[in-house]
Amino acid sequence: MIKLYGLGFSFNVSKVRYCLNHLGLKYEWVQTNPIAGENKAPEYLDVSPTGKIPAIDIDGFKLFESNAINRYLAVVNNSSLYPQDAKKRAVIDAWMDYASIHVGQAVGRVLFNRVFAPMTGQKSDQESVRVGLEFLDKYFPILEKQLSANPYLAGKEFSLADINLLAVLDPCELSQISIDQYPSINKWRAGLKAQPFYQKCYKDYTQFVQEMMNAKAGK
Ligand SMILES: N[C@@H](CCC(=O)N[C@@H](CS)C(=O)NCC(=O)O)C(=O)O
Repeated sequence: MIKLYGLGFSFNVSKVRYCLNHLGLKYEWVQTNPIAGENKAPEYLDVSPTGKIPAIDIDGFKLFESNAINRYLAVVNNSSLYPQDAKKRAVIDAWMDYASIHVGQAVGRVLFNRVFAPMTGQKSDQESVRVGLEFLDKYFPILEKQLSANPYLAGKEFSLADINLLAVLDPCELSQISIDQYPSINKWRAGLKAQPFYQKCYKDYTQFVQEMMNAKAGK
């Protein structure tokens, strides 16, 4: 039995859900809400020592960090999402890292300060938003170039790198990060968002978070 700990708004959690769905794996969804401090509970820290979401528990094997989780799931299921070939893996790793470390952190800055800080009564840092957008202005053209030359982020095959970037870009509309000017990113993204592994999680991420925020505000 696979248990997945997290909350639907987190793009790091979405990464793992997309991977599980794509692999056709059933899982028990253990909603763990960091806004309510549930990630600091001792039982959760036993699963994820960093207190971050997501984490998984597969028959007692506990693992945190979304990319480590997805690699593990793909490897044990012998999936083409993360093929055996060392060079193919290395290229997938490179794009996974780029999506997480660079694009994801920049999107996260804007998302936090424009959406979650106001939502949770924390102070917004507009300088952090400016820096995040400045980084994205450098990163998006690199992704556009890669996706105009290849159907998928790491080349010809759909892989964990695509799952990673797809999830990282989910909050763009909600955070008013414009990617309209990048046709190849948009085409690639629209194609993947139409697929069952994505649709099983959300029809639309922005609508999902807005409904969550309205429910919290009692609207
Ligand atoms: N590198 C981690 C990042 C996880 C992460 O930052 N999770 C956020 C939600 S998106 C979280 O748990 N925040 C709560 C906290 O840090 O207390 C991963 O990829 O799993």
